[in-house]
Amino acid sequence: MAAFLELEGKVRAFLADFGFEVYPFKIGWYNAVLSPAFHLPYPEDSLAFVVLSIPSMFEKAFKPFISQQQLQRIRDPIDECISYYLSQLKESLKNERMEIIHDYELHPNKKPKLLAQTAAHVAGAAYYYQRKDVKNDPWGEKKIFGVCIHPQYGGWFAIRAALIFPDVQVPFLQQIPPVDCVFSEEKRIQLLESFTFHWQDWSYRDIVKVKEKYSEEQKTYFITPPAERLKLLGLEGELRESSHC
Ligand code: B12
Repeated sequence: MAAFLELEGKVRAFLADFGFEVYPFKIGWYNAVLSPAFHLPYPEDSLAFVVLSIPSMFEKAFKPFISQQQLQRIRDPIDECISYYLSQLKESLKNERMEIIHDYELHPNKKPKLLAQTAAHVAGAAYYYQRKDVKNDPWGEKKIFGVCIHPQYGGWFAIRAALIFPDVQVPFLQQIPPVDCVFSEEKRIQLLESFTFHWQDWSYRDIVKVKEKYSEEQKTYFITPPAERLKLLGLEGELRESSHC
């Protein structure tokens, strides 16, 4: 328990400075709700953390990352930035085996390696609202995407990665349920419809009252087509891919 608390403290303290939140979970909690094709291949009592970026990540991590010219232009700048800070964390925890799975990583069959929303839900970070959370489903054959809502940041955050410590066993960890902040049937329908059909108007992100949201500058960055984003950052060249935001 003491070793877990010390590790949790280090991970949280390191990432909080850059606008990230972390929540611990057991691999077993995650695998228990997923079909076997999505299971993470670690012992069920192994410790993992889900990493969220909150609105201040843009100021605290991304802008310094760009101005210190750390961008190597291998992939989307936000994804590169997240990967940079998580690698720094790994470096600072040299004595621990830590594996990082990013939200954008895919298996060769194109399935995501991490179901980020499920991880956020089982870790108690943000409730994952899915079609099955609505009793009288009005959508027929339509495909409806599920969405996580954070009690403080609503939809103004992203789920960036899972950190896995295969050698750290935490059988004593107690699961904390995520806060169900969109409880009426009507609001859940509104949420799932705005996320699925109108995500570009940002409205799903304000389904609850929020403490902080993306700045105008951050919104401008995300709505700028990838090909023009480097120019917006004062850099030359073009990007082809864009990160989830
Ligand atoms: C592929 C993908 C897309 C695809 C397809 C979306 C989809 N959901 O299938 C496309 C390109 C359409 C897309 C679009 C968007 N996306 Co997207 N996307 C992803 C990605 C990479 C994988 C999702 C996926 O394929 N899931 C696979 C399916 C099968 O999973 P599932 O439906 O959840 O099913 C599982 C659960 O139901 C679970 N389960 C079963 N029972 C239970 C019970 C419980 C209690 C629980 C917890 C789970 C559970 O079992 C199932 C599998 O066995 C994730 C990041 C990631 N790595 O997870 C981001 C992600 C879902 N996207 C995100 C966002 C924000 C968007 C966009 C708004 C674009 C943007 N600005 O970034 C749009 C919105 C949707 C739209 N209208 O287009 C965010 C959502 C954040 C949030 N608050 O929830 C994510 C998490 C990325 C991130 N970094 O934060 N996306």
